[in-house]
Amino acid sequence: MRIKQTALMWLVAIVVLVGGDSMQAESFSGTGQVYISPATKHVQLNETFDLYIAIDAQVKYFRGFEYNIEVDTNVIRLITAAREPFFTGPEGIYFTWKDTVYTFPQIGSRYVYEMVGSIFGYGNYVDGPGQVVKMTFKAVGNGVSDVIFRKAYMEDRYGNPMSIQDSPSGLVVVCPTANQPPVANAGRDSTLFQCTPAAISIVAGCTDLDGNLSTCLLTSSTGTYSGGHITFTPTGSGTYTFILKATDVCGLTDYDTSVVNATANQAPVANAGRDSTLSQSTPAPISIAAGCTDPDVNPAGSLSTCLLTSGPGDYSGGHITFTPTGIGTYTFILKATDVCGLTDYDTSVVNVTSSYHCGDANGDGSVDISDVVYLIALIFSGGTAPNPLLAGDANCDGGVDISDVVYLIALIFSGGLAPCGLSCIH
Ligand SMILES: [Ca+2]
Ligand SMILES: [Ca+2]
Ligand SMILES: [Ca+2]
Ligand SMILES: [Ca+2]
Repeated sequence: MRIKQTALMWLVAIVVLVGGDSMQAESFSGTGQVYISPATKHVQLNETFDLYIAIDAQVKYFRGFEYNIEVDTNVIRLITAAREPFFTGPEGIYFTWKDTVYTFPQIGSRYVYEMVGSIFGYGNYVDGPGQVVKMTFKAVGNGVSDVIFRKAYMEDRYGNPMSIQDSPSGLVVVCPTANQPPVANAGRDSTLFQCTPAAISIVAGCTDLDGNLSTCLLTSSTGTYSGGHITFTPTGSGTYTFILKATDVCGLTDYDTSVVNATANQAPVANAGRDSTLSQSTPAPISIAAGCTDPDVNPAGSLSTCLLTSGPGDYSGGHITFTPTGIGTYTFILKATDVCGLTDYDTSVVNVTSSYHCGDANGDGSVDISDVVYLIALIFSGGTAPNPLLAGDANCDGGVDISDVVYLIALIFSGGLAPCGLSCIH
């Protein structure tokens, strides 16, 4: 508390009164605050407690005020208000308070506590910081009440209005005498499968038997909590943990955890079998081990169909089966589709060759005059048949006879057409 009243100050005041403006620089700067102290107060139901209206060190030459304070009267009510010793002067002070209803231009009608005070004597004042008014409240209901300045009019030592920078509100939290902790519920644990990533919603929430829940927040990094639901989108297969935190206005907390085991669909796998090369003397069925699999063992996401989409023959029972129509390259495409619609394709190639050369009647690997001799021996002397017999069918007409001998002689001595060679599988 400081009281400044000296002969010098009186002299200055007189100078101002007679028209001098040299003291304007000493007038209030407008950077000060009047505020509720403490800013936050925790009390119990039915408790009587004090809040102060205070000014900070930036407030200078302060002599009079009118404060209108609004609170939630369901939570706290003013019992009495009194001037603090800080706010005084040599010629005494005036202070009064009442409850009343004012109509404010911006917010309309409000029930407020009006406090009016002044230091008597021209030029008397106090400088901040200090407590100006003590307000004694009673906690009448559980909950939270702001303590708001609806009016913060202040006068300087000459009765001129002071400009102040701000008038911060206070906050009173009234807790039940036997406050119950809140209850967080992060929802039920669950296991789920998804064909494609999609948002999941979990019913969750916070409650408090006292009705004084303050916040309900998701403290885990995954997902968001809003409106009674935890919402998240799985980013793949995995275990997702959600922690919900309930806090009541009195600071009691509760945590709850829920877990979602999510499985994302994986693509099926088609296997059309190994590429191969094989020889045949006559067309015969060929069987290739093939099939489709899916990593998802549950019905959801498992294999739906395994189909041969390209190539001769059929796919059934783990095998592609076909009978070649001649020598050549046979390409097979097997398509796997799962119940989610994901697909996979695999290709295999079977190269079918002949186990003999047409015209190579004696089977020595080349077509030459010895084959002519061999065929003549067969036809005219009952010689041994080629193995297979069609190896002697040089002209590929399906039979082995003298025309093949003629064909070979023409080939060997006259540059005739080559035997049908590797294409003589019929
Ligand atoms: Ca509570
Ligand atoms: Ca799958
Ligand atoms: Ca030969
Ligand atoms: Ca022939």
